Amino acid sequence: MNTPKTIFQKIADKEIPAKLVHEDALCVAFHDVAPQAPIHILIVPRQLIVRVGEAQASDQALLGHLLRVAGQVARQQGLAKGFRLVINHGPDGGESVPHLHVHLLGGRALGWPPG
Ligand code: DGP
Repeated sequence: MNTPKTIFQKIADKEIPAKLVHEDALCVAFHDVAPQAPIHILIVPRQLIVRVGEAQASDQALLGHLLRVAGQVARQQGLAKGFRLVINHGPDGGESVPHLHVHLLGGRALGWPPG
């Protein structure tokens, strides 16, 4: 039986609309539907990795690609004053979608420590 697609796989396959800002053979990036900062973009691999702590050695290049794309998108979005990348893992980490994604947050000064 085929595993049902995650919501992010449906966005990557254009079955669900999203405001895409980047796409390539390995990942897509689009605006978060519930932004927590003036700029809040998700960078998502097309291939399903459920969460970062479950990534395999074979995912290493893809994980690096996501970070490089996040930096490119931050530049493209004009976040010269800074930005933050976040990956939530599990309930205590605040994960709500079980398909690994990098949050790119910027456009205001972000507090530290995070909540
Ligand atoms: P996390 O809590 O780290 O798993 O983040 C999931 C994020 O995904 C959350 O900030 C809201 C966002 N999100 C959930 N569903 C959709 C959707 O259908 N479209 C878009 N653009 N974002 C979504």
